[in-house]
Amino acid sequence: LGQKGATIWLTGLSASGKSTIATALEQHLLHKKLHAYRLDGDNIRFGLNKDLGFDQASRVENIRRIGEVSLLFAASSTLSVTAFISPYLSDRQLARDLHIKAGLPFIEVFVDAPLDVVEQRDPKGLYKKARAGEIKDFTGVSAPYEAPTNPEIHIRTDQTDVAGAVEIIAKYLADKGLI
Ligand code: GGZ
Repeated sequence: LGQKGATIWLTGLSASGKSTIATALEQHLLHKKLHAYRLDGDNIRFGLNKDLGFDQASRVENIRRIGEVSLLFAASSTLSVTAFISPYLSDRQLARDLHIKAGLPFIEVFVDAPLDVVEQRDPKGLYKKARAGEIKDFTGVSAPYEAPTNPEIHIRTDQTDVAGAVEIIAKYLADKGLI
């Protein structure tokens, strides 16, 4: 294959726009006839990781496995797009280290929207439930989110629409010779 693999790692709060951007990015790459594959809650948390919940240890293990799986896709020359909250700096760093060791690019994308904005969006009513104490350990409310300090890409989704976000990421990939 002429194509190089890489992992594009989206991180951010629930309802920040990760899955929407990941889906649009995957479509954009597939239209360019590139191999791309999206990993998100739908295909990971309901399958490989269905034994895991949302306590800290479960999230650490969730992200550890996703890091390994995204590495396998990247190693197979696929553009692997992951969309998980991945709230802990150290877990994202572990995923990054795996890729660096294997000589594969790891592109961290901070999908950033302020808490009050995502709480306004609340598309599934989860923030409301978390505030009411009906969901415990909810990221941003009763569990931490450690924002990236030095992400390759930082997108403010309260200021940039989905098409704009895809354009920013695609430009980065093109500049790095990955697409
Ligand atoms: C955060 C939760 C929780 C708790 C269920 N905290 O907006 P969503 O619904 O569709 O996406 C969220 C998803 C987060 O799963 P991740 O695998 O991305 O999380 S992590 O990387 O932290 O392991 C949310 C839903 O699951 N959800 N309970 N307590 N999000």
